[in-house]
Formats: sequence, C-alpha cells, structure tokens
Amino acid sequence: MRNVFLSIVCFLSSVAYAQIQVRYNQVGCYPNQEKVIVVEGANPEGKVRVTTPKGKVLTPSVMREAVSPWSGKTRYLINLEDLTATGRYHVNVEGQECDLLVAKRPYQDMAKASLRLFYLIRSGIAIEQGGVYNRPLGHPDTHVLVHPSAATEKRPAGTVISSPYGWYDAGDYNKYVVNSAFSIGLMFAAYEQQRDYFNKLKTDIPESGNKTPDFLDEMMFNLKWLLTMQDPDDGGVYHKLTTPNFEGFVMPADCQQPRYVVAKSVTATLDFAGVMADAARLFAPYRKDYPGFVKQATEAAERAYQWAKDHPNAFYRQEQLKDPAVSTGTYGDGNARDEFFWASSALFRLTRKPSYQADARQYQPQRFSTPSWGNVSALGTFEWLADEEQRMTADGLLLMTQLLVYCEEAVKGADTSCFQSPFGNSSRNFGWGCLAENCCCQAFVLLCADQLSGTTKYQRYALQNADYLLGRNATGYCYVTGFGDKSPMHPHHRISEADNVEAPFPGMLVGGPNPGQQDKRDMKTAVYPSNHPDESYIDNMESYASNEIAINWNASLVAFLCTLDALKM
Ligand code: 9MR
Repeated sequence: MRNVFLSIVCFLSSVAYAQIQVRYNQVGCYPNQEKVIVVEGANPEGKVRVTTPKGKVLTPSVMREAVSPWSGKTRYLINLEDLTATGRYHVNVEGQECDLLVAKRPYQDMAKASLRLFYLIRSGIAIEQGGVYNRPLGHPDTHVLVHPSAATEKRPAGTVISSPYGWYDAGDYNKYVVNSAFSIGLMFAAYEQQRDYFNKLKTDIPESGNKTPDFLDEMMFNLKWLLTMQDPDDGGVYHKLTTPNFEGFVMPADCQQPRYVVAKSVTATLDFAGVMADAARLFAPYRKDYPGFVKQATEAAERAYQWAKDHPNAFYRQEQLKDPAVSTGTYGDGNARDEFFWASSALFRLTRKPSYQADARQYQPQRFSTPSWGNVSALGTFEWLADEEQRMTADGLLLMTQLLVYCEEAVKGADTSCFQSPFGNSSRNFGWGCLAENCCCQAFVLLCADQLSGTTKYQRYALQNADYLLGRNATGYCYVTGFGDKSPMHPHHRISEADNVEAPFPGMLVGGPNPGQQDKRDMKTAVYPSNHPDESYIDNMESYASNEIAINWNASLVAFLCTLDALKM
C-alpha cells in the first residue's frame, strides 16, 4: 500500500515537474544585459536555484506574473540582472535545468554564421569551403529563357540569356530581384552604421584573400547576378529568374526544369536602382578588386530609375503569365511609392543631382515603417539619416522625428508583456516571416535610432527581442539553426533536406509563428501544434509558412546580430 501511495506521489509530482518549462535566451547575454527567465507551468517562488560559475547558490524571487492574452497561460518572470560576472550559470527550477551564458561577445559566433550562410546558399558555383555542406555546382543559369511576358523586339520570347550567380532566395531555388535588392539594401544600412566592425568580419569565403572586406565580397556575389537582370536595351529589370513551378526537394545539381526571366516590374527595377546606387558608393574604395564596377553600377542604377519613371504602373501580375504559366513566389506589390523613395534617395546621395532630391521629397513617407521587402521606405530614411548633410535638412529632421516616434511606439508595453520584449505582444506581430520582419528588423531599427541619436536608450529593448528570438518565447525554440539547446532541425529548405547531412546549415533564421497557417492544406503529415498566434509554429520541412528560411530574413538577422555584436557593453 505504501508503495502504491509513493508511486502515485511520484507520478503526480512528475506531472507537475513536466509542466514546468523554463524559457530563456539559450545563446548568451552581455554582462550588463538585463537577464530575465520565464517559468511556465507553476509558480516557482522559492524554487528557483541558480548556481554561479563560482559555485554559489542563489534563490531569486519572482519579479512578476504575466498571463498570455491568447493561451491564457500564466507565466512567471524572474530577473537575474545581478549576474554580471562572465561564465555559465546553472538554473534549476523543480528539476528543470538549463545553463545561462554570460559572455563578453555572446553574439559573435551567431552573427558570423548569419552572414556566412549567404556563402552556403550561393547559386551557380560548387561549394568547396562549406565543410560537410560542400556540394557540386547547380543552376549555372547560363541558359536562361526570356519568358513571353518579358519579350521585346530585341529579345523575343525564347531568347537565351546568361544570368549566373546570386543567392537562392529561400527554401526554393529561384532568384527574385525585389527580395535580393532589399536584402542587400538592409545589410548595407547596417554596414554603414558599423563599418569598422563589418570590415573586420571574416567569413572564410573564396574571396577572403582579396583586399575587399568579406562582407562586401559576399554582397558582390549577388550584385553580379542582379546586373544581369537588367535588360541592356531599355534599362528595365526583370522581376525574377524562375522555374515555372517550385522544384522538388532535390539538390541543385539534380534540378532539371527550364529557368526563365519574366516580366519587368516597376518595384524590381526601383529596388535594383536603390541597391546599385548604394553599391556604387560603397564599393568606391575597392576598385582594384572590382575594376569598372562603380561606373557600371552607377549607370545601371540611373537607367533603371529612368525606366521606372517611364513605367510607373508596371506592377508584377503573375496571373497574367502564360506559356508557361508560373506558380512560384510573387513578391507582388501594388504600391511603388516606397521604392521610389528609396531609389531616389540613394541616387541623390550618390550623384547629388537635384532631380533625385526633388523626387525623394515627393515620395517621402508619412511615418517610419519597419523595413520589409514590401515596404522599403525605411531604407530611404536611412539614406537621409546616414548622410551628414542631408540629415540636417528640414526633411532629414522630420525623418528622424518619425523614426523616434516609431521607437517610442515599439517599446510601449514591453515591461508588462509576457516575455518582457517589444516584439510578441500583439497578434499582428505574428505572421509569415515575422521573426525577421517584426522581431529582428524592429530591434535593428531601435539600435539604429540609438546610434543616430548618440544614446543607448533603446538598446535594452533590442536585446529583449534577442532574448525572445533565442528562446524566451512561447514555443521555447531558439529560432536560429545551429544555436541554442532547441533549434529548428527541419526547416523548409531544399538543400538542408536533400544533402544527407543531419543538421541544417547553421545560422539560418526561420520565418516563425504564423497564425495564417497558409501551408496547412498542403501539409501531408505535419500538424500545427496550436492556433495561438505565438505558438503557431512547427519544425517540419512541410511548413513553408512557419519554418522556411529566406535571404531577406537572414539579412535582418545579419543587420541585427552584427549591430548587437558591435555594441560594447
Ligand atoms: O516573405 C514572403 C512573405 O512576406 C509572403 O507573405 C509570402 C507569400 O506570398 O511569400 C514570402 O516569400 C516567399 C517567396 O514568395 C518565395 N520564396 C520563399 C519566400 C519565403 O517564404
């Protein structure tokens, strides 16, 4: 009888223990970073034990409780702010254990991996410096067909063009101008604020031996491809280079579908103009490694901009494409005001021609918006604010005010939220690609605001988003592959799935919780574990709406993590 009683007690307590979950930043914190861990399942007051690197045992108290507006779960926040000495802290809550790392450069390896990822997803070359991820060449793209939607007199349908290199967009193998240009533009914005940091970053790529920083070399690999996407006859830029339908989950070298360049679009052409103008400016000191590039990029940008002015309504309409029809990603956008703003601002900065400044004024946004492929106005704002002269104009000051208004709005409520972070408190925060577009980009913007105004006011909030991203969240995932104790193993990424290496490429950010669940009907075996906005995530390769990877998302990770890693705290 006694044994039965004991087993019941053991069983009940194990159920109670099993419910307890500790949610924490699994990668690491700066010594002076706020350190909050979140406990779910039961009130852990008096039951949290923290062993310091020197073996001292602490019993911190619960700082506050928070109830999820969606799941109704009560969570308990514990503040470990006082742990400022570097080392590993062992946390034990009723048998649930984890280690918190406090280090001088906690984000260094991850920042590097997030940038090096772009090497691993290069298209049109054999990967030979990828260790276990080496692979033979695929998608040479030297035989790309002009789709009927892109046909001109000089390049009729079926014309063969060469359009090699560039990065694969995402889990799929296509190359999309809108997203490519935005990705580089976002990373350039980060580069401009932390040039010394980026110039020293080494990512062990084929170009590492030259005089150009690895960061810029990596951007050049995609810029080279982008240049081939401009029609030399009229300056317009093809919207994308694509197969008619998505390929299966096979390696690049095994792909057989024909590849096309399709219709030119005003948004692709303007994004191209913006990024080429930036590239022309930023590559000026590296002419020896890239002779002729500055002139070529300047001309390409100016011609593209003119084409866009002549075709302001040339929006991409995939449904109109036939022979063949195309079903791959659209990056469709029916408003080009933000693209006009970025491109004209970048071109003014490069050329100082008054007509570009006049256009930039005309397209100036009403408010600051988080940068995303669909709204690039923030990249235009950064052009103004990073330019000493432009920044002090009335327009520059207005743009700065808009940025600060955005920041104030973003951080409201963080201190009473479920996970103590600006990101993750509204259901609107979650959606396709939210970890990049909302979490990382928001944090990056907060850090930029600090940098531009010479304060450290928002750094704390940006770090809170890092905590969220790296494990202090509703699913307990560290959403960057290869880092943390529990990170995605099955992203919707063709190479990672087909390469026979168990671990996916390291340093990839997945899209994250997405209550839209647009992939639900296509899933054969996977089932979302929850419909709550912040738990609507599944680590399954079938889930393209919550578990894919993409260059714009990794670009936001690079922008955020590199800026964080450059902080001294
Ligand atoms: O990132 C894009 C997201 O904002 C859109 O909601 C979604 C659906 O149109 O498409 C995402 O982009 C995908 C692209 O179209 C094709 N390659 C994979 C991209 C990431 O899922």
